[in-house]
Amino acid sequence: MVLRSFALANAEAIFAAVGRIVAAAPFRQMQTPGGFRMSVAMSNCGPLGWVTDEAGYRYAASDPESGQPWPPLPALFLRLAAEAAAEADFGDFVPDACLINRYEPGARMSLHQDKDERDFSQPIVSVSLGLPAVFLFGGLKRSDPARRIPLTHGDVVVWGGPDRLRYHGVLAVKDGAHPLVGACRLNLTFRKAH
Ligand code: MD3
Ligand code: FE
Repeated sequence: MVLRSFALANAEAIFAAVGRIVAAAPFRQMQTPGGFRMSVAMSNCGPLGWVTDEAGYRYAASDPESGQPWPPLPALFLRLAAEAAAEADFGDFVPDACLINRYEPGARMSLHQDKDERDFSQPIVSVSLGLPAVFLFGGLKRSDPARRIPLTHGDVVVWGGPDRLRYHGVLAVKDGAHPLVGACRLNLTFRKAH
């Protein structure tokens, strides 16, 4: 379910909170298990954070760069994630992980499934800020055709139920300048990982 502009009224507060989080856990371009450096830079907040390295994809309770726990999930994030999930009839969504993706122009995310979480009955809530992007919403096989969904600043999407394991990705972000966020796109995904 796409909730257009659902986070718009809180965009400045979300952006300020991301600034505090990445002061403690800076954005970094992680390596895939296959040895490629991702074009998207990532950080996390919450009890668990998504990480990838030569050992594989997983959720970890501390930042491998610092050895410290990830910064806490701000109350605003928990509230927003629960309110968005409720709009899509996923009651009582309490995420334990928030992955923060930063796309500079040219950065993209190829088609993948999110399956490192333990309970696929839990939805994922995503919040987009900054530059627009085209989201690819595919099927349950990588080769299935994908719909193109434009996502802009303040849009929130809830992914769950029969769509939870769909392949998805993001086309390369085009150059631009956003008045609040600058020359990048930020995407926050709220997840129940464990
Ligand atoms: C669709 N992030 O971090 S939103 C990711 O915009 C990721 O940065 C994208 O894909 C981004 O893994 C897309 C999140 C999303 C998450 C799970 C999904 C979209 C989904 C599951 C099924 C279909
Ligand atoms: Fe994903």
